Amino acid sequence: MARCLVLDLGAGSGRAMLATFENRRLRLDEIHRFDGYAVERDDGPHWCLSRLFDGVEESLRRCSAAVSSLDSIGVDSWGLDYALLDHAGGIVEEPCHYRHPRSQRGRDALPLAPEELYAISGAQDLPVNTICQLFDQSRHASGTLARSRNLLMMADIVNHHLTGRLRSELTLARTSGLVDARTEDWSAELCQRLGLPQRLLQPIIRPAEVYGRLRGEFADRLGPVPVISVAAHDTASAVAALDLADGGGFVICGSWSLIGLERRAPDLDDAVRAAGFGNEGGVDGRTFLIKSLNGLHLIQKLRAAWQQRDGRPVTFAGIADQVMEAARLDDTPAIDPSDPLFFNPPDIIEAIRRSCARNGTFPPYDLGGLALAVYNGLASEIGSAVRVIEQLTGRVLPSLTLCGGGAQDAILCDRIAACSAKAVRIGPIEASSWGNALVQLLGLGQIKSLEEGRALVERSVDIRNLV
Ligand code: LRH
Repeated sequence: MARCLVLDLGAGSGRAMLATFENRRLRLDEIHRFDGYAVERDDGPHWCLSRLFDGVEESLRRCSAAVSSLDSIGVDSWGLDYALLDHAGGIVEEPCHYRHPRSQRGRDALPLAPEELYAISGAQDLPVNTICQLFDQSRHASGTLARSRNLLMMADIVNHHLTGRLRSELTLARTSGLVDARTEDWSAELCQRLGLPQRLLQPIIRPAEVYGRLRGEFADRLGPVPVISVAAHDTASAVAALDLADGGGFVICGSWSLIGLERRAPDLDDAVRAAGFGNEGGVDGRTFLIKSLNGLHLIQKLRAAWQQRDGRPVTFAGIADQVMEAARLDDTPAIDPSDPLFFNPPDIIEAIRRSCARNGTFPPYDLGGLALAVYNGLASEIGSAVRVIEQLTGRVLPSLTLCGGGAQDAILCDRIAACSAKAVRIGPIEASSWGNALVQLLGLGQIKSLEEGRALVERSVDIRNLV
């Protein structure tokens, strides 16, 4: 028997789950869910770390109220963003959100060609990558960097808050675009060529290693519980939970749509970059060929905008009903999810309508039509990405496993199945929480391999084939 606390921090919301491993089964019980740490400031979006830490601390309080003992804690988070610590260990400034305008500014000014970056990091060329953000900061806010002593990605800053230790988890570090895909360590060459301060970067730690022990007042309640380094990138945690033994692909339907294939080694062939793909890191030395696309944050934004416009609450179930209705009248509207219009649109309704028009489809006016246009656009681009994976690898994918919040949405799943022409399996909705839990079990020695963990998830969650 083992009990683990899962802290799964997404860009949209964070959750705390209590994972109980007993009688060869794993159970997850949600004990807390929180949001509101993405904040809008005059210069663009930021992350309010004190709100994030409040959510984490409340999770620990609820955990100590729920159980008398805990075996471990694991933290995963969204990628790309970082916080800076000063010489006294304090936070230097409120971290920027990857949708802050500095990302694109940094990308535009990078003095290295995309193929040069790719040959080292193997990362998908995205303006939101840490490397672009940090490069912009080094040009326009070098004083802030001079005052800083340590740079930590998001799950790492939470791990530091809990344990006082300074480490950079590998899967999360790889989302920076600053890790050498071959050596799996920070690239001194990239730091040097871009003039970035490598002294800020922390030693790499890998999934299933012990990050440190709970400290201070947290330890007073729960004891010096080990904090295990899970696959700290939520994407890697999600993939850890999926049974991909048939060689099929995966689609994670969350704030982002992530389409990929698990592999044993990164593919640094420039054709992969040119096709809009990249490599990310997983558990147990695995990597994925992956494409990150806009995802359901567009629906979340649409819901918020429609609520404000109507002055009435809008539920996701309500949107689903209206999408069905809209599809009966006109099934064709579709956005192009890669349209730069969607980077951080001030008016999402207008952005969807404009993207439909640019895409040659009739722009809808009603909520159902607008959401349908998002679903159609996402499913169509996911279908194309699956075909590109097949071209790049010369293999036909036997299946696609869908997971993440969007996998609950029947319309989206049907459309992905239709656009990809694949047999679709619906995997765990909270896949990153399951993956987080099973890497903790690996670290605790309760399970021996990732395969054993994946089989455990299969036994413990309701996984079904889409018919
Ligand atoms: C998905 C994700 C994605 C990117 C982004 C910021 O939740 O982690 O892989 O890193 O968020």
